Amino acid sequence: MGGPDGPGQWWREGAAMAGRRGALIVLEGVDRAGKSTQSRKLVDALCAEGHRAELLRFPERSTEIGKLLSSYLEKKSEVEDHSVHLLFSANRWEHVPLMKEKLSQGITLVVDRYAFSGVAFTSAKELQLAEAAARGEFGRERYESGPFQQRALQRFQQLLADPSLPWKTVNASRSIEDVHREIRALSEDAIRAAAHRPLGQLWA
Ligand code: Z5A
Ligand code: MG
Repeated sequence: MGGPDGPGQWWREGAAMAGRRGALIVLEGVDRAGKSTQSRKLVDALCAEGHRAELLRFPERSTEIGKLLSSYLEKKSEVEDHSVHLLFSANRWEHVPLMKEKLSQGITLVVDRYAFSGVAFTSAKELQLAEAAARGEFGRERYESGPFQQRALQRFQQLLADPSLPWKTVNASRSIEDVHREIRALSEDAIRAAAHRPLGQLWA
């Protein structure tokens, strides 16, 4: 086997790729902003371009902790506020060893909500809340009410103001394809930038 320049070509490319870690790409935003739609499209596009990319979402409802969270969000059970915050956090921590392993293997992780949703459930991505409410199934789960989302949005705007957090703000009020194109370009930049940077901490 060999590349256009002979057998050594593949080896050199393989060796160059070997040291690269994957990027951690987190999509946050107000309810119904299109995070899940965009996360799926991004993973598909990155894989089609030859990147190794996988999708994660939080809360990850399949684990024992995730099932408790799902029941709480669906208003089937009550959990004390501090406890439920810790459950959301535990749900992320239980995935950290696997996430680190995948990142170190060069796999880019596209994460549909992460710790920032734990601080405030919504972001300042320029989506008008009234427009979000007009999209499908708004209001079914706990937290999905206009006044609650407004309060969470204010908290998220405080997070966005922190210059140490490498946020990119995307206007989610446009078409799915337009939003996708921008997220894809930003993600390609992030993958390049992360390649040789050691894995750090989200909040040092
Ligand atoms: N939560 C928390 O409290 N603490 C934590 O630590 C974490 C989460 C991690 C459930 O989350 C709740 O958990 C959430 C925060 C809390 N509650 N609130 N708020 P979830 O992620 O499971 O929520 P979800 O049910 O998936 O909804 P979502 O994530 O808010 O929706 P989305 O993913 O942003 O949107 P979507 O499913 O991609 O799209 C919604 C609809 O809009 C759908 O019909 C699309 O086809 C349509 N859509 C998408 N994009 C567009 C555009 N551009 N134009 C027109 N229509 C569009
Ligand atoms: Mg979603």
